[in-house]
Amino acid sequence: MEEKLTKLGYEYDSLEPFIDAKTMEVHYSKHHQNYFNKLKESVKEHPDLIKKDIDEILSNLNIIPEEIKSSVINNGGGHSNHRFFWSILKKDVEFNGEISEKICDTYGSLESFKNEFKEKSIALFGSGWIWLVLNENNNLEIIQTKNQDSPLSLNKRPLIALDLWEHAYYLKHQNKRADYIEDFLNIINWEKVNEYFLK
Ligand code: MN3
Repeated sequence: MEEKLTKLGYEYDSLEPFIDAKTMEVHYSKHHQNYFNKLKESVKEHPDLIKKDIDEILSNLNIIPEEIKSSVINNGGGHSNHRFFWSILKKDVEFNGEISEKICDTYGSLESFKNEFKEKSIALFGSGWIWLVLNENNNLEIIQTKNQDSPLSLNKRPLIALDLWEHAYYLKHQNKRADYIEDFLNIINWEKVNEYFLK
């Protein structure tokens, strides 16, 4: 597990105007930091867990002692999900590579993929995430997880993540979740998604 929260890797304003700098700052330095701090607090008496990356732990929930299980699922999920989310955001990246072929094979076109992703995002009730994942059969699926649950715990490998907690968009988009989803679909780092796909 990291000693300290990993740097964001780009400036808070890098995703303007799709995601505003203030949202990025609060989301990373307050929300994500808080999940990370609470995760570290939960595992501090468990050196065997501290040695592992959070993704490895979330991939096998059975290794988490009962007394800290819900905290690790919530806060470790919060850490892992956000770390992943930041990594797939970038402006002006062309839809390309093997992942573009796989998406077109599966959904017909990028537009149809985006439409299905949008529909499932709008349909999510309450707080959670929408994911494009590779499932056990190496097929693409768009799934939702509630709260900070990780697709890794369902044995699915994340390729794209969208944070649909209100804190991810409320400052800029207020109640207009559909606009946020639309903005998000403009800033997918397809190079990174392709990397995850080929891993
Ligand atoms: Mn969030």
